[in-house]
Amino acid sequence: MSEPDSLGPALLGRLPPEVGKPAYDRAALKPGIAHIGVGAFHRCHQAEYTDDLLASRFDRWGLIGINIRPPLLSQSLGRQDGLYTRLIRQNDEVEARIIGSIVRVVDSQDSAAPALDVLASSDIEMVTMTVTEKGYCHIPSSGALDLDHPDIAHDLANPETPRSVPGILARALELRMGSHGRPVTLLSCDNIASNGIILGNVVRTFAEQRGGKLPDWIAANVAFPSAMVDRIAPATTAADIDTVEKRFGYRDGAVAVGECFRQWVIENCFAGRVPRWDRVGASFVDDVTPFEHLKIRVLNGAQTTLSYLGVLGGFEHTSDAIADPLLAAFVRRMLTEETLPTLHAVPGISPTAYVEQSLSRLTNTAIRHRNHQIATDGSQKIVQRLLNPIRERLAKGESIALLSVPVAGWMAYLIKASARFGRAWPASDPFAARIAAIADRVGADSKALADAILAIDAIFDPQLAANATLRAHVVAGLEGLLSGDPMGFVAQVCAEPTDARLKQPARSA
Ligand code: CS2
Repeated sequence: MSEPDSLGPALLGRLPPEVGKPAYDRAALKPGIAHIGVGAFHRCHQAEYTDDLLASRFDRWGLIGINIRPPLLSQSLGRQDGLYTRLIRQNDEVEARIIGSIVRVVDSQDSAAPALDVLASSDIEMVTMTVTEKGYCHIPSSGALDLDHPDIAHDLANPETPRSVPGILARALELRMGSHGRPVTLLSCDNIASNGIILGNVVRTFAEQRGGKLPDWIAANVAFPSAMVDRIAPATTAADIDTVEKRFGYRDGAVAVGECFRQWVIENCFAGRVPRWDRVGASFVDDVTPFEHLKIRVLNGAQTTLSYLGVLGGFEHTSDAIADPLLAAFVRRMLTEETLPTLHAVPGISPTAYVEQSLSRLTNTAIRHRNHQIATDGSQKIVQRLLNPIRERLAKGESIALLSVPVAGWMAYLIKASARFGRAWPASDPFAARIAAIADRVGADSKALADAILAIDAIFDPQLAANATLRAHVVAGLEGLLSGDPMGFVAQVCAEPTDARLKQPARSA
């Protein structure tokens, strides 16, 4: 049997008719946007919106994709001239389209120089990024730049050879200031509420630490809009690559798979020219906050809850966890009774309909989103998804019986990864080693575990950590979730009658 053709410009004219193709002249496309962090999410989201924009009104908005961390782009997208297949999957349905908006890829893992060349170029007027929560080097509980972060310390000492995102961006801005001086928008597309404020904080603080004229130049020439981004797009697997080969007859090493739903709400705050993504489905609004809170607390809160309880209950993917009647009932109750009352009205969206739509998205069996993938970096995620609504409810004297369970779930997930608890799975989280050390020292004493973990003030602000209700729920949660029957504990909490006011936690059996 002959090898299947590989995706590239030469194959575009020979693809099956059901595969969509770029509806514009790619050869005429010039770069105007740089994106840092070209993972599956970017390929399913910003690059697709840009492809839509180029098809509807062609302009100088080609994308240059930059990776400053693995994997190497030259090995995948680079071999295909930036082309890749974006699959939309909904249970048995598959829709394939070749996205052409990425004109070039740049690997800058070993040195920042290639990234800086692009970011400082006068062609680039918009820099978008998906660098994960921890890429901002901020303190999750406060949003401030973590000056003790080893990469930040390194970059402040070596500002011309940075390795952190704040260091690389500050250096790029300095190069822009010292050359053409053109304004630029830095648009965070990471899943963090107030992501523009956090990005602005870390870049400005870094620039202030360095001194000189850069802080003033940034104030006059750089915008940091916040944005809410949404589409479930798990890491690509070998099975996704095989799907393209089997169904459509060609090989694509850079496939990205996502669900139908997509949303992008961007704060109307820009410097320089802006790609008009609002003409192809994105919204430009004055205040992104209500959209961010809704999405992060409801959709992401549900994903995080299903991931920890799912792993503890032996479920592999989100769709497996939500197919379990107990976990589905638990997460629906949590969102409806405890999360929704913390949210402000969002223009044009009914909160209860949003909960149902989110839960229904999570049942899509064709999206193979591993619970371990969502569980990754939980310390960076739980503040926004769970602890902020918990804090607000406690301040009003309201119950947190349900929201506290996935917080204990995150702890139990990292505790069970420790040697003392048999290394149940490898856990990836900036605080994994610290929590494993606590577990190794303390053993199965839930109260001592809760005391030591709640004392990590980069995650739990001290006032919240001192709250007796939270502490009691976390202790009970750890006892239940670390027991031989974690799902029995979830069932017990879920069977408790509805009562919005504070109450004492259920004791595990
Ligand atoms: C997920 C998100 O891995 C995770 O933390 O919760 O990547 C989620 O799928 C996206 O935010 C959906 O827009």
